[in-house]
Amino acid sequence: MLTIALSKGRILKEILPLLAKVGIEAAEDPFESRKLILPTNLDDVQLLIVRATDVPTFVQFGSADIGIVGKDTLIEHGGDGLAELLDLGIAACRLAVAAPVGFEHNPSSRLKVATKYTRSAENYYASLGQQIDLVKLYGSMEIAPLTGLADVIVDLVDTGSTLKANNLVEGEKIYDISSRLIANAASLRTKYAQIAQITDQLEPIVNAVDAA
Ligand code: PRT
Ligand code: MG
Repeated sequence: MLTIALSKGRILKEILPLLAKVGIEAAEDPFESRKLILPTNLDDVQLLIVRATDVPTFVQFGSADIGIVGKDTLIEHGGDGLAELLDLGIAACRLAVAAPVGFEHNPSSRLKVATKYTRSAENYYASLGQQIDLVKLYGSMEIAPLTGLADVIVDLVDTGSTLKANNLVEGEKIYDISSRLIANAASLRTKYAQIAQITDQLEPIVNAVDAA
């Protein structure tokens, strides 16, 4: 049995058509079903529906053999026990700094940064030699600068409309983000043929989309 960890939300929406192209289809609509372990049309493939941030954990410990996860989540989790197999190019966005309109930072003072992406933010500001105070949040980060909790935020940006609606402007880009196919390191050895088949089938499809 090959177990694939997926999250609901935007990644699921974009990965289902890709999986269908390589012949894997959920036996029930994952958006509708309350089942968290979903059989597929293939007897030897099943889907695990987990929180986006939990995908690397399920794969790392072998509860799932492979998984689909945003690069942002993967960076925060760290790569222990995981192999990154393929950039799927889906659920693309960027991790960026955002600040209130007109904000100017006095470079000699510490910068207050609110984010869910603490590891990425720490590494980024360390690379600039900028001292920061980090405030860890789990959502609605846009509110932090508006309420004095932080000077700036580090968050995912796609169209920019969320920032705009909250009077924030996008600043420096930290990384481009897209979803990755990851594998448990042990599964990659024991189920190599099955995992390689999926990866090899997905690769040209993903690259064709990139080129379009
Ligand atoms: O909520 P939960 O813990 O289950 O997980 P999640 O919120 O991480 O799940 P989900 O489905 O919202 O996001 C999963 C993955 O999608 C992320 O890890 C990213 O890799 C990817 N992705 C791509 C995004 C976005 N685009 C995105 N725009 N994730 C979140 N956003 C949010 C962003 O945080 C901000 O609030 O959308 C808002 C900005 O969008 P724009 O278009 O207004 O700029
Ligand atoms: Mg969410």
